[in-house]
Amino acid sequence: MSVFVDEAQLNVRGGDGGAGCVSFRREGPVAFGGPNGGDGGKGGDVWLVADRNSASLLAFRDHPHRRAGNGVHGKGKDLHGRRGDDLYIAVPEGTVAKDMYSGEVLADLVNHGDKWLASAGGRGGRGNHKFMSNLRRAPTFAEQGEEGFERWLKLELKLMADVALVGFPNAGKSTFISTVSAAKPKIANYPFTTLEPHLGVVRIDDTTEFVMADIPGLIEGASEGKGLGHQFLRHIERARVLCYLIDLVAMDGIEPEEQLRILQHEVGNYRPELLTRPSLIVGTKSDSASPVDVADWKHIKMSSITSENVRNVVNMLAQNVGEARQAEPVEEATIIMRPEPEHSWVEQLGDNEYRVHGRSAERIVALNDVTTPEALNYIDERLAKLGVPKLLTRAGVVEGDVIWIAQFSFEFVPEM
Ligand SMILES: Nc1nc2c(ncn2[C@@H]2O[C@H](COP(=O)(O)OP(=O)(O)OP(=O)(O)O)[C@@H](O)[C@H]2O)c(=O)[nH]1
Ligand SMILES: [Mg+2]
Repeated sequence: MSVFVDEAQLNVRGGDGGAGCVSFRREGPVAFGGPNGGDGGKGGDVWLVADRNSASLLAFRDHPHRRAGNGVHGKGKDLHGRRGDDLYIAVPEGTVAKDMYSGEVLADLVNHGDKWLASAGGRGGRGNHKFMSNLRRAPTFAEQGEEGFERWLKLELKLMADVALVGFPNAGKSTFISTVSAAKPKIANYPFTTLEPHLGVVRIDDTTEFVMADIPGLIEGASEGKGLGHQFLRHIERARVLCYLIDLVAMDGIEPEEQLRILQHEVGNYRPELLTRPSLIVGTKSDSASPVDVADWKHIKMSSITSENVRNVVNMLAQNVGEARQAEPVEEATIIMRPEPEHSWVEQLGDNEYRVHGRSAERIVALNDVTTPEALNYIDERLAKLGVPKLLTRAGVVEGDVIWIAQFSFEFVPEM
């Protein structure tokens, strides 16, 4: 079976953390009481969640940028900022998320409910009261919120048909799929126009869609290999719902009920269990069928030309697909976590220029005010605790070299 792969690019960004606040209590005549700046709220996270009601990656074509909410800044009087809202993005079961640049597989969302933290929100900055120590009674600095993590993903999905259109050649299968989806198979008034399957995504609304397969026409004896035979019956095999399209104005004069009998016989002959699969029987070309032809027709009839009942048929199919999805056993959902590396490393940028990478180091320099000596002292202490000076010395950094951390640069002064 040919494999239909759906692909999309997606840019995800966690919310920014709110900034911590610098504030002091006012206690009567005392201008500066203790520090009471609140912390900023954490930025919201972006999650991808496998959802069986989603069937394609179509939604990302129009909206490739997705962002979680920002954390709110801290305030005085120890008021902490609110957390940013998390964002949950529904993707079809079986979606594989890769890093767009390296191609590395980051997550494989197999079962309904599986979720993956695609992009973490930034931490909230700590307010100035968090920097109080026995030596620092009145810290005049706080942390900036950390920026949310941002990345480009490539999503891939092997498309599986929810509905297979089963019908005689020329019954109007390709015409139907081309009116309800973006699929554009060739349409012509002769049998065997369609020689290979086409898939189309039928969107009901923002949360519900299903995949329809237009497959080549079946004829009597197909289950024994006649016509295009087994090859095509195989495409029906994995569909959740079968939609029999019966030509009400058949060119070669096979009565509608007879067409249905032959089709079901071929399907059952190929795999008996396919006859118990949910199915819908639809008469086609109602616009040009004579009243005599349809006198005994007890199933729904539609016309892809005038649109009569097309919407109804689509809704009935969506309902059948929804029920079939519900009836499937639910595997236990898993949460896939892949924390970003925290450790620091040094990259040489030029002759006398280096950059320190790593979330921990970057977080340390994300202070409100790197111009106060107090804040700079604090940064020095923390970087030393992380072992950054040692890393720099080992990398060959000498006095006077320029060191970048995040958006700040420093001149390197070796420890005494
Ligand atoms: N009047 C009328 N003609 C239709 C309708 N639907 C399809 N047709 C015509 O029927 C002919 C066959 O349509 P297709 O959609 O190519 O049929 P198919 O089932 O895909 O045929 P194969 O690919 O050969 O199996 C074309 O001439 C269509 O224009 C309809 O609702 N009303
Ligand atoms: Mg066709």
